Amino acid sequence: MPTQFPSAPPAHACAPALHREPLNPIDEDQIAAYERDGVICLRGMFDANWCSLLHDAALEVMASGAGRVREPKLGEGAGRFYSNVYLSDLDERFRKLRDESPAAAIAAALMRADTVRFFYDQLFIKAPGTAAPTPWHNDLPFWPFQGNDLVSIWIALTPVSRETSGVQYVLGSHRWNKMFRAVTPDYDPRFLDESLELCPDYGAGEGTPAMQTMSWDMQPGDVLCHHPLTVHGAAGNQSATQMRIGLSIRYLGRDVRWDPRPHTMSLRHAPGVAVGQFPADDVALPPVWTRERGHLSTVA
Ligand SMILES: O=C(O)CCC(=O)C(=O)O
Repeated sequence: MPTQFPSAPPAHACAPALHREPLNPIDEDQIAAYERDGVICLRGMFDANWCSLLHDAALEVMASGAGRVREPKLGEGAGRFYSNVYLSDLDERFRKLRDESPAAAIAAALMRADTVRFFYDQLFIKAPGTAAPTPWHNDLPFWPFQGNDLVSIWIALTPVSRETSGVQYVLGSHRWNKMFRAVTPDYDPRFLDESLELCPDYGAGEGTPAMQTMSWDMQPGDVLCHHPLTVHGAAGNQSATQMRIGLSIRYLGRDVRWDPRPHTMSLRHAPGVAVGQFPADDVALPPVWTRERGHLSTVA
């Protein structure tokens, strides 16, 4: 089924105009909800030009086979669950997202940050009929950092619902301050830290019964923003026709400390700072936005 995008302002040049600020302002109630729940769905933050640009880039990068691709091996006819990171190293359209899009200002608002640094971007595509789930997890155990000021902005590039593998969250779970064992979609053993507890499968009813899980029906251009300790996961894509594309872009703010533990992901450049320091390395984690200047249009 072709993806329908929300209406965009008219473009006057050949290249479509791309807005740099969120289409809707983020208010104090939304920031407070993010702080309370560890996740928020913000509606209509990217217009149709952005969605169409990124949607096409996502499908092209998947077809190219380039990058740090991760895919569980699924049987014939069982669909495809594709994930890839550091897309902004592969394609100018993802660099635009990193450096010139509303994403950094959204991150700044939610973290109440004056400066926002780019951490990495990650694509999650589930083909129609893909049974493979996104295992329940929280993100900080994957990452060589400590701190609260890390936010992921998951941009819907197709319509999303529970049926098409909408991401589900345990509201408030970031306040448990708990690190669950990192599990990648392809169950890469390098991430499996046996000293950490396995995350319950909340989708299968595990965990404390009173836990409230939440997911949102989304349209392209809506975003989910989550805290690094918020527990989340997703079922497979049960639609026979609708592809599900989510693009996460992750930023960091103030209180982050460099903490490269054995089972964490490797960055494309390790920050040149001592363990326990703020990772103020402009190549590894380029500053992309400040409250004073707006976008810095850094190219790492
Ligand atoms: O899209 C998905 O299935 C997973 C997304 C996710 O885990 C993330 O963005 O951190």
